Amino acid sequence: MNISVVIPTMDEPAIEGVLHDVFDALRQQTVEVIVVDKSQDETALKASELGAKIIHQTGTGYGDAYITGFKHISKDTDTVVILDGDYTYDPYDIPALLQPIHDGADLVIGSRFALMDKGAMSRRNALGNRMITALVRSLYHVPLTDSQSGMRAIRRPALDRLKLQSPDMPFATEMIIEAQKEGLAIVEVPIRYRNRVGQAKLDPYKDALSILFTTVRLVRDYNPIVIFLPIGLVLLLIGFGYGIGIFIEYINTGVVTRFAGAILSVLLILTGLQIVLFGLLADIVLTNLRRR
Ligand SMILES: Nc1nc2c(ncn2[C@@H]2O[C@H](COP(=O)(O)OP(=O)(O)OP(=O)(O)O)[C@@H](O)[C@H]2O)c(=O)[nH]1
Ligand SMILES: [Mg+2]
Repeated sequence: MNISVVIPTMDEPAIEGVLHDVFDALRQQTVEVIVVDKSQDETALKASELGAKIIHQTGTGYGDAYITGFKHISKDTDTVVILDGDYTYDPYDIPALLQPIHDGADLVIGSRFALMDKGAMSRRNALGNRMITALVRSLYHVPLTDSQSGMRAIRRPALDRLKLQSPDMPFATEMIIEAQKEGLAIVEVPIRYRNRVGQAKLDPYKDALSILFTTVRLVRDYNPIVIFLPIGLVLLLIGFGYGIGIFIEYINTGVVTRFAGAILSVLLILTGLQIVLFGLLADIVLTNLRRR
């Protein structure tokens, strides 16, 4: 195998340890390591001394770092591995990630939940991860347990097919959704996860929200009916529920006493109907676009 390992770094004091272990774990293979750096400290210098190719990131963000790094992969590379530069992921797990690729998988994701060191992931992050993973699983039917894992291996031609645009943390989710849309074979393998060395760059609340938002936006673009149909149906139901009493009163007495209620109910029903119809229409348009 010809492997490119891409590592984004922003002031990562443990980069030497990570690089040492990457080269050692892959000593039987042809390897290039690309460090996409946005540091104020010596990270880039240390990485370069250990034999990594350094790309100085001009943009910002975790996703942007990978998008930049992927443009510099050598043309001989057939498999790309990604991981953090903070010593949380264990480079000696890379061979376990490459095995399924060898057996035919396109994208392999390391799942951290089985072998996680105590305190390596805060409860809050674990909960957020579980919620987003459940969403991805139910909306896209990808059988994953750790959608936010940053340690992955992907076949080069598969990577080239993905439209990756998220500059920040939603990048990880976008990659899975894109892979699923492309019909790639996605496999998960258990990996270790250790306590971070150095400062976290993740902003738990802001990043969780933006990951959630991106997931919903991607669903809206990919499978709009999943978003629009339930919203429309809920409005329709509320409208009917509200209006039925007023309607029965009208049938029995011939008068409408709750006039505002009647208007509200009609508005809810019409809006709900419009949203349902919009979802159906978007679905028809997308289906036809995809057939081309
Ligand atoms: N080049 C570059 N690297 C980044 C940027 N943001 C984060 N990184 C790196 O991307 C990797 C993942 O970021 P982390 O801060 O570890 O995020 P995380 O793994 O979700 O959070 P922790 O669980 O706290 O480690 C690390 O190696 C960071 O140094 C960025 O804007 N540019
Ligand atoms: Mg990390």
